[in-house]
Amino acid sequence: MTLAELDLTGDLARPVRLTVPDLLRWPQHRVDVSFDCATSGIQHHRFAGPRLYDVLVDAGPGFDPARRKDRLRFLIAVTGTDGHHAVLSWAEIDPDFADAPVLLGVRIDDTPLDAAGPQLVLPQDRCGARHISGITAIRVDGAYRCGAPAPTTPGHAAAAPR
Ligand SMILES: Nc1nc2c(c(=O)[nH]1)N[C@H]1C(S)=C(S)[C@@H](COP(=O)(O)O)O[C@H]1N2
Ligand SMILES: [Mo]
Repeated sequence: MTLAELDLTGDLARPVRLTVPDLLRWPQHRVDVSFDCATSGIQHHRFAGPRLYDVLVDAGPGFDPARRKDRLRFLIAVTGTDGHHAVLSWAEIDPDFADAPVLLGVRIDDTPLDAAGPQLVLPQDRCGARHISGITAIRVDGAYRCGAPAPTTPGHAAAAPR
């Protein structure tokens, strides 16, 4: 069996490639979730896996951990094997803010996800669409531009304020 691989990249001191067996090194949590799918209706699943927060903190996100406000600009972009893509905000999973118990599921209904890759588990979501399966990449990003004026480059005019 080939193990699926997940890349943690972005503003991280220790970017890393992880398999499902690697994800067993963190404390494991179990949760029963129900979510509604716009096409197939209500689904119930039992997931197990580490907290996304624990795994990302160990990769060393590039903020000052002592400054709560510094964390608020970070987002977490999650991509599945088929290109399905969604973002979370750092504050969504941070214990000082919304503290959502988001897991990286390594088992669904007692089926291991070693070959398929981990699945995002968001017990707080009513809709199933962010339960991204076959996660191949998670990018932590605190450096995207959000309305700040563009730095002036010689020979280029600064962007007009909007
Ligand atoms: N990789 C990936 N994950 C995905 C999706 C997808 O299209 N690709 N669909 C989402 C949607 S819309 C739902 S409702 C849940 C459950 O979908 P399923 O019944 O197809 O498993 O998975 C989510 N995870
Ligand atoms: Mo869905």
